[in-house]
Amino acid sequence: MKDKQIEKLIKEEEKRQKSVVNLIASENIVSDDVLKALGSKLTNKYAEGYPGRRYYGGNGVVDKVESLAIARALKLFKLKPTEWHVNVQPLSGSPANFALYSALVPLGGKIMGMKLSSGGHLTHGYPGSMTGKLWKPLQFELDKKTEVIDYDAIKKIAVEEKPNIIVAGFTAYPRVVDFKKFREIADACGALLHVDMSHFAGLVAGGAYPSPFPYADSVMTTTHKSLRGPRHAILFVKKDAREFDKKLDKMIIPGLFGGPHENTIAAAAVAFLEASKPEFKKYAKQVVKNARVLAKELQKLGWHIISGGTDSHLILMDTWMDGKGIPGKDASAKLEKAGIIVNMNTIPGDPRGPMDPSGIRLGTCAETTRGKKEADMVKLAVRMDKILRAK
Ligand code: DSN
Repeated sequence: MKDKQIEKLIKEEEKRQKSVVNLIASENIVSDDVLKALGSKLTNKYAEGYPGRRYYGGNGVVDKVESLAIARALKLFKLKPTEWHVNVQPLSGSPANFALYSALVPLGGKIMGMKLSSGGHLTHGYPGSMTGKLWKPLQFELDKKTEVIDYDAIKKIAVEEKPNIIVAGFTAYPRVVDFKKFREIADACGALLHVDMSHFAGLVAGGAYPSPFPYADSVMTTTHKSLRGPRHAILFVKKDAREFDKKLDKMIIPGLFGGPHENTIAAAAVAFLEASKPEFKKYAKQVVKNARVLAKELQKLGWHIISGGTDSHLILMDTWMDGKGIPGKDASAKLEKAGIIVNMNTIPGDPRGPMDPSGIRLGTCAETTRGKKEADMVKLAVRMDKILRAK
């Protein structure tokens, strides 16, 4: 590179990534092919519109790239193009959820989702997010005792409040979500069911987590977490008389976005192909096995693991334990000093608040990509325990 300053920083970051244990639940390590597509000259092209319907000339090749990404996304999740539509242009998860609500929920309508401190996302109706300002948020919490989703409690609120849309999905919930139950709740109150599968999309693709598609009206996923692609998002909607496909496409462009990032779309297409291979199935299963072992070992060492374990790549660990342990922020800093990267996280009913919460969130996607297995997780738990308990 001619720009030595940026070249040096890229090298520094590469070195950092190599030297640490990465337990950030929403990160992964992409293949060289994904990187090649991302860094390709596709980035030079403006392509507002859709394949065959572009605003600029010169899009013959880019049309093929985007069409391939669409076909691969549908195939990966075993969807019939006659039944599901996918828009592969959203630039990331938050704007993708915003686009979906903008397309399907009238402004001022009600969005029901999991509260941030229970493991939901900002865009599931958090009052500080525009999704909680332009629409009326209805937030549900986990059952205090079991620390898992209480479907009866959700149904009660839903039937009383009649939300326009219910969002099932999470950024910090370790368990399997019962999409069938969410469908029943949505049907009982006349709501749409939107699933945010950003965290577990790779596990769904690899057969290690239930698919939401038999039950949802729409599904959003980022492509860079368990799916191991570039930083990007895609949106699926049911294709039927309700014309969600047309409404969504119009909301993406001209409604919210300008030119799609075709280099990123190409990189996502590469990731979809990689995730359709038998090796990825093995990978997805190993991700969950590793998370289960890590959770169990940490629990054995005396730590409070929210909900008592995990069914996914994700573990929510209460490091504070009502004052018997240390705050999540300190836990994260101590671990980072020792080369283990995590993020501080609220726990259900957190007494400390989001800027200095009671826990940390762990995930096994990146370290499983590096080939780590159950025995490594046992050692990692012991190492983490020592670091966290050291004065
Ligand atoms: N930041 C993502 C995560 O870590 O889950 C969600 O936006």
